[in-house]
Amino acid sequence: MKNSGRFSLKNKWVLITGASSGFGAAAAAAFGAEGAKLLLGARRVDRLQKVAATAKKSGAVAAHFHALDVAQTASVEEFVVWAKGKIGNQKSKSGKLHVLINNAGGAHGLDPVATGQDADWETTLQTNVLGLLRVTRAALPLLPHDDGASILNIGSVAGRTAYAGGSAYCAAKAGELAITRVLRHELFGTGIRVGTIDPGLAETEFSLVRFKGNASQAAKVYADANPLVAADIADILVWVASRPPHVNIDEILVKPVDQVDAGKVFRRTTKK
Ligand code: NDP
Ligand code: 8X3
Repeated sequence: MKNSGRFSLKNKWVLITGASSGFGAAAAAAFGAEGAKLLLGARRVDRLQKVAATAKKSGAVAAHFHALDVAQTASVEEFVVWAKGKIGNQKSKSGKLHVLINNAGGAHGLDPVATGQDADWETTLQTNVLGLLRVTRAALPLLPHDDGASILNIGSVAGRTAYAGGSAYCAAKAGELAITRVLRHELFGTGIRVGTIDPGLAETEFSLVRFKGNASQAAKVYADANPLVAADIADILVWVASRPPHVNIDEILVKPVDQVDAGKVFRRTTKK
């Protein structure tokens, strides 16, 4: 394979799970600005419609969306059949999926193990771990060999450390990291790139979901902090996917400068 320069994302198909908010929505706009063709999935289709419209304004050559629940095998399989239909003739030069972004996920609850809820644990593991496996299994046949394709998984600082109340989420993101490393072995020799981007504190709807819609509790997570924003992660995803095809960025751990560990965030209280 020729070791050429930056891998162009123009006219390349990019599939993003969890594209209805946060990192996924920002990634849609960022890959759109590169002139990519987008396949967007999440459960909230009304949100996806808006994200797709914004991505088109950013420069996306195409921005299609479809309902996806990564916690359901049937939904994932139906979504990938839909995606295959949009991509079109897989034997043609343009009929390939070049970037798969496994982003859908999140945390549910912050209870210690002693009082943890089965439903929270199950949803956390279903989405972040099993969802990633299901989507990857279904989409793998669409990824070309030796043509600069990438699988980019969203992990977390939570997968590399521990904090009270993080049990299922820390386990899930440690699982995501393990699956990323396994895929590197399994796809060895195919030319398909695999990497994980593991963010620290980032202000999205993440805490609103974790605290089941309690906006004031969610706001406290970011109060007086200087968190990452979704566009920071979208920038990194574009950068990773656009490295020359022989370059695999295996793992990125990215935190705000004011965060050294999951539970250690510097708070800049405003002096009045
Ligand atoms: P958001 O809550 O803003 O976005 C989460 C996205 O995941 C939404 O689009 C949501 O869509 C989607 N999603 C959740 N469950 C499912 C499901 N069952 N099927 C399909 N889509 C689903 O949070 P973030 O953008 O922050 O989160 C994105 C990823 O980043 C997650 O994996 C999260 O764990 C990870 N992360 C977040 C950090 C942060 O501090 N914000 C830090 C490190 C990692 P919908 O509800 O419409 O289905
Ligand atoms: C989100 C970061 O620290 O809330 O993955 O777990 S943290």
